[in-house]
Amino acid sequence: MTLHALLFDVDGTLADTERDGHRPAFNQAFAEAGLDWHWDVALYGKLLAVTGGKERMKHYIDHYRPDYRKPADFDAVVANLHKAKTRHYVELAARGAIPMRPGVRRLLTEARAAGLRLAIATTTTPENVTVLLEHSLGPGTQDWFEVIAAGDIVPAKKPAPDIYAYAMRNMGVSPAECLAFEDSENGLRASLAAGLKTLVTVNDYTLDHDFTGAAAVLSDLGDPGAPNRVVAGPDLGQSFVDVAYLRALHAG
Ligand code: XBP
Ligand code: MG
Repeated sequence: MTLHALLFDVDGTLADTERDGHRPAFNQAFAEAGLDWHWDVALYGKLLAVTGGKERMKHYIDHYRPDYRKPADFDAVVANLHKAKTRHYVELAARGAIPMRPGVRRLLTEARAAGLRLAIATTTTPENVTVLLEHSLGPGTQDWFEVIAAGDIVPAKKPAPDIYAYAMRNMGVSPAECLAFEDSENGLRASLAAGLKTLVTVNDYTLDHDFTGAAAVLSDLGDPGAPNRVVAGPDLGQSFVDVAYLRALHAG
């Protein structure tokens, strides 16, 4: 089956959003609400085991704050905290403070030129994606993606395959003609469960995740003059990922 479409995760894959984007935004929301909660870099790494910001806050309360007494309107409290967190994240991303990872802009540009169809499949909130694309990838770049599947649009977040299934259904493509891009174990479990061959680029938070089943695990996409490193999987004799590499990986 020929490769026709590329499906991208956002957080950790297109950009390193977690440590210096989502994490400080959560902390700002907590401080603003008068809560003494603070997620440092190490704790946040543990909390990333749970995808989804609202789900992550509930997990934190259940596992790290036995002192917290849940009010009757607990879900609304969490939803409001999450709204504030999104506001802070959007402000940060709108300043262009979160750069794309190496090779991302180049590969997306080359893929478009080669006629590959693009989509996004992420657990994060939709406005977080559009603001990041607009200010870090460039004005109008959200139009590069046929479908931006994000957040609560499906009830079960990654590692469930639902968000990938949703994106493919909307594009009218089958898993066999697609390649997914992920950075984390939860993301890979989601894409594999959706039947997708998956290219993983790791980051500091996901280096030691279990990537069994990935088509390849790379340090990053690389660029001409800035070679990447193969962490696991085939060495296709290229120092950066381009469309030829993707076609070879997909065919392999
Ligand atoms: C991303 C996430 C998200 C973000 C926060 O996972 O887990 O929860 O950390 O986003 P993936 P929201 O990269 O696997 O999609 O606060 O908007 O939920
Ligand atoms: Mg991710």
